[in-house]
Amino acid sequence: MLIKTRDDGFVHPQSSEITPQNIYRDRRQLMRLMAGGVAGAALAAWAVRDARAQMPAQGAKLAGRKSSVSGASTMERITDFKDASSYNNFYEFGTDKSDPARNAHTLKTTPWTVGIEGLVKKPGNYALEDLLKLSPMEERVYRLRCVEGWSMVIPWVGYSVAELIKKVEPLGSAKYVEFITLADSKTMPYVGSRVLNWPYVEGLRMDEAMHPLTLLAFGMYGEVLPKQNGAPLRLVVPWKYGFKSGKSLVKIRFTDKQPATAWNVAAPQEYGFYSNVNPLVDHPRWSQANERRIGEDGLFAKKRKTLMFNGYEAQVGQLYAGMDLKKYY
Ligand SMILES: Nc1nc2c(c(=O)[nH]1)N[C@H]1C(S)=C(S)[C@@H](COP(=O)(O)O)O[C@H]1N2
Ligand SMILES: [Mo]
Repeated sequence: MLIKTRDDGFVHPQSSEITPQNIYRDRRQLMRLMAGGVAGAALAAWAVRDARAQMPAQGAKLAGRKSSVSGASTMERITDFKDASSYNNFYEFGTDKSDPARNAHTLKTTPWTVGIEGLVKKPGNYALEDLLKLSPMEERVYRLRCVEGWSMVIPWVGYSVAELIKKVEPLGSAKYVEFITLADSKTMPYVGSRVLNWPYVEGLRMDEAMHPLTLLAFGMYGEVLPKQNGAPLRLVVPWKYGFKSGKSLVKIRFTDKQPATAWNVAAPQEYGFYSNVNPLVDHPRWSQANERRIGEDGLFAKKRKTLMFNGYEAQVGQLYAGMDLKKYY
C-alpha cells in the first residue's frame, strides 16, 4: 500500500505491510509514479529502502554512472560488502568495530534535512529528496584509509560536494566548511558518552571541499548507504584519514575560521586539522607507513605500504604546495 505522506507528493510504502514479494511490486509502482531519470529512480529506491530497513534483505538499488573525475576509481580489488558494512567506526553507536552494524538500526533516516548555514547566500534546510536530485549520481571506487592502520576499497555512489556548494553560493569571506553530523541521544546510544564531544564535527578548507574528489555519498555497492556506513548521506574525502569523512550529516556551515573538529579537540597532539594520509608522518603512538587491507588478513597477507595522500597525490598534491606537512598533520 502506498501512503502519501507529504505535501510535495513524496510517497513511501507502509512498513507493516512490506513483504519480500510486494517490495518489488511497490518499487515498480514507485518508479512509475516518480519522474523518470536517475533522480526519480534514486528517490523511489530511497523510499523503498527505508521501508525495508528492518529487513535482513539487501537494500534498495542506488546506481551511479561511471565517474569522469580524474582518479575517481582505483582498479584494486573491491572489499567485500560484508566487511565494509560490518567493520565500522561510528562512535555514536559504540566503539567496537562490530557495534555500528549491530546498533545502527535505531537511526531514523526519514524525514531528513541538511541545514546550510553561515557565510552563504542561500542558507536553509534542504530536504534529502532535493539533495538526491541535485546532481547525477556517480560511482567512484575509493580507497579508505583509517588512521588506525587498516584500509578498504569501497564503490561509493554520490556526487562531488562541490556541486552542492556551488548551488548554495558561499560568500567570498567563507574560507572553511564545517560538516556537522547527527547527535541524537534517543537513537544513538553512545551520544552523551565521554569518548568525544558531540556532535561529531569535521571540517575542510574551502579548496579541499571544492575538490572534485570530495564526495557527498548517498550509497555504496549500488545500494543506498547502510545505516552503519553513515546513512542517509556522508562525506568521503579519499586522500585523508577516514575520520575526516563524517557520517549522517545534518549541517554544513561556511565559516571564516578553521573549525574545531571532534578528533582535534579530543586529542590535538594525535589528530590535526588536515589529517592527510602520509606514510612519512607517524601517529605519536604508531607508524603510519603500512596498512592492513580488510579482507586480506589471512596468515600470509602482507601489510601494504601506505601511499602518500592515500594514492591521490597526482590529484590533490597541489592543494598543499609549500606547506610543511609535518607541522600541518
Ligand atoms: N559521525 C561519525 N562519522 C564518522 C565516524 C564516527 O565515529 N562518527 N568515524 C570515522 C572513521 S574513524 C572512519 S575510518 C570512517 C569509517 O567509515 P566506514 O565505516 O563507512 O568504512 O567513518 C568516519 N566517520
Ligand atoms: Mo578511522
